[in-house]
Formats: sequence, structure tokens, C-alpha cells
Amino acid sequence: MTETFQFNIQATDGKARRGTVSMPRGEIRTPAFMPVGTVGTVKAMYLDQVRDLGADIILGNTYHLMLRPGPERVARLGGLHELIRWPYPILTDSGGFQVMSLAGLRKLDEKGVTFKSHVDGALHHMSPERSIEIQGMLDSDIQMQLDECVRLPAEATDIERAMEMSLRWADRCKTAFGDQPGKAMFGIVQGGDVPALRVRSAQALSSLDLKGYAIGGLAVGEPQAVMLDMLDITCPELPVEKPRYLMGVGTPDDILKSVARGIDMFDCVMPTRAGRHGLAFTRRGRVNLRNARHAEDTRPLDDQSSCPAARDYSRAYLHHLVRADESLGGMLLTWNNLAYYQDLMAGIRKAIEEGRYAAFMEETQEMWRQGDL
Ligand code: PRF
Repeated sequence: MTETFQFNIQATDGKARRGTVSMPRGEIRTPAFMPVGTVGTVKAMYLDQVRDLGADIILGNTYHLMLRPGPERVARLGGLHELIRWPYPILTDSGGFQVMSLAGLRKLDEKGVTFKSHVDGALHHMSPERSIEIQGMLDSDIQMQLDECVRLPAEATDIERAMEMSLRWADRCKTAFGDQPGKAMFGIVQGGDVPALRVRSAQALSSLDLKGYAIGGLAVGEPQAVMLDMLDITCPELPVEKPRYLMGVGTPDDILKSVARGIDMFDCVMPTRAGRHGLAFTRRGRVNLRNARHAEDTRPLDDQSSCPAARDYSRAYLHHLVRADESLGGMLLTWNNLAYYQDLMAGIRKAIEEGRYAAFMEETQEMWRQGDL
């Protein structure tokens, strides 16, 4: 294992990249999907299972963990890895996005954000420096700058103001993070759906020479075609030798198309949240287990899956569990979905290594088009 944060690209196929991030707590094979562990748990999963599915890294949220159990307490308990029993890399989001989507945002200015906790209504303030300080107390391996993400559609002037402030915050976060060779602080490209602003953001962040770059402000209400256009415009402006992380994305189709444009890392609540709502991802597309057509179907979800949840239980049972609102339903479907996502990433990585990524994409999409078994 390496003492320092490193990124190596082993193979490329078109714009798709097959790489490895190495850091003291482990290696991350890219393209990678990071299961979301918002409050220190990947919901409805044991972390041993998450690891066994092939996850090299999981995500945590500064916003949630600062409210509960609190960064000082996590630090006293030995850090997040020790607390949750996950000794491998953890990436933490900075809090800006969750403040926008969950908290009652009270004030946002150059200094930072003031927000009302969704837990107890208490007022909190977070500056770029405080976000990095909290991520440090959590002992996060990959820390994100504080940014402002604007929901789309939005006025170009609002997008520009948020993007420029995010750039200044990136600089402050870089200073606050300092020199930590085994860890990384990533900048976040903003700029909404305005090509010139995306280019400006990516170029300015690149000049900060950060260890990695995220693309934020996408999958926030715009059509997929707009998101992909923004990736086409942004990726060429980022340094080729640094990892690129598309935040909060996405569906399996979003992931396939984003990898083709040069993205290396993803995170999304989709597989876990959808699982808890009765939706399964399979080789043949999505299956809603709530649907009455499954009530007496003795077949498994997919007998060719690598996951016992998909192979060993009837659709009838899964349907029953989901309808009865039993926790096991959410557990089995989350397991299935994370297995599907991790297997998709393994397939993507292998296809890039073998120089057949375009064909892999086509075959995978054709299977989805054929529909459920
Ligand atoms: N910024 C941060 N986290 C995020 C986003 C962002 O723009 C998104 C947007 N898809 C998801 N998570 N900090």
C-alpha cells in the first residue's frame, strides 16, 4: 500500500479510462461506484456485504454526521472508519449540497452557509474552513471542497455567481486542507448548463493543482442530454492524470454514458434508496416488486446474478415482503441493487481493459431494451 495519494491509468478506450487510486487505506479500482453511507451506514446493508460486492470506497456526508453524532464525538470514538468498522477509503461530501436539499437554508454568503438542522431545528454555520475541519475530524480520506450547487433550470447570472464563489471556496479549502500526502481534497466544477461557465470553472480549478476533480451541479433537474453535453465540454479542460468524479450520478445508463466521456468515479443513492422502495435493478432493466404481476411468480429475480438475493428468493416472496413493508424486503433488494451496480462497474473496467467498451455499452443497453424476463 502507498503512503501517498496516487492515481494511475492502466488502460484507455476512446475517452474511457481504467485506473487505480492508491492511498494508505486501500486501492480504488476505477471506474468506481461508491455506495452512499450518509449517516455512517450504507442503509440496510452490513459493511462486510458491501465489501464483498466489490466496493473499494464508500461515501459519507459531512452535513449529516456533523448534526449526529457530531464530529468531535466521532473523533473521540476513533474516527469514522473505526466507528463504523470500515477500514478502507471513505470519501465525504462537504455539506453544501445537502444543506441546499435537506436543511432550511437561512443565509449563504462569502463566509459560508447558515442553515437550520433537519433533525432538531438548531441553527448551524459552516464555512469552507469548518467543512474541511469537520471532514478532518471524521478522518475522511477524500474530502470535498465546500461548494454551492444551483438547481436547474436557473438564470445564468445566478449560476455564474455560485460558480465564482465556489472557486474562491476551493482556494480556501485547499489552504485549510494543507499538505496531507495520504489524503486528498477534491475541487468541484460548477457552472450549471452554461458551457462557458463550465470551462471557466474547470480551468480555474485545474490551476489550483488539486489531487482530483469532481463535477457538481449536474443531475439537478436538467435532461440527460444536457448533462452529457456538459461532460463533453468539461472533461477536456481537466488534467488527464487526475481522477474525475461525477457527483450524485446516477442511473446505470448515466454511468455507462459518463464513463464513455471520461468519468472515473460515481456515487448515488439510487441503488440503496430504490431497493428500500421495492425497485430492483437487473440485467434486463428495472423491476418493480410492488407490482401485482409478481404475487405468485416463483421465479427468482435473475438466476444468472452473482447475488443470492437475486437467485435464491422467489419474486412472490420479495413482492410479499415489499407489500408487507418488512425490513428484509429492503435488505434483499438493496443487496441485489448494489450487487448489480458493482457488477456493472466490474464489467465496465474489464471492457475498457480489453478495448471493447463501445461494444459492452451496446450489449448492456440491448439487454435493458429486451426488458424483464
Ligand atoms: N455538490 C456537492 N455534492 C453534490 C453535488 C454538488 O453539486 C451533487 C449534484 N449532482 C450531488 N452531490 N458538494
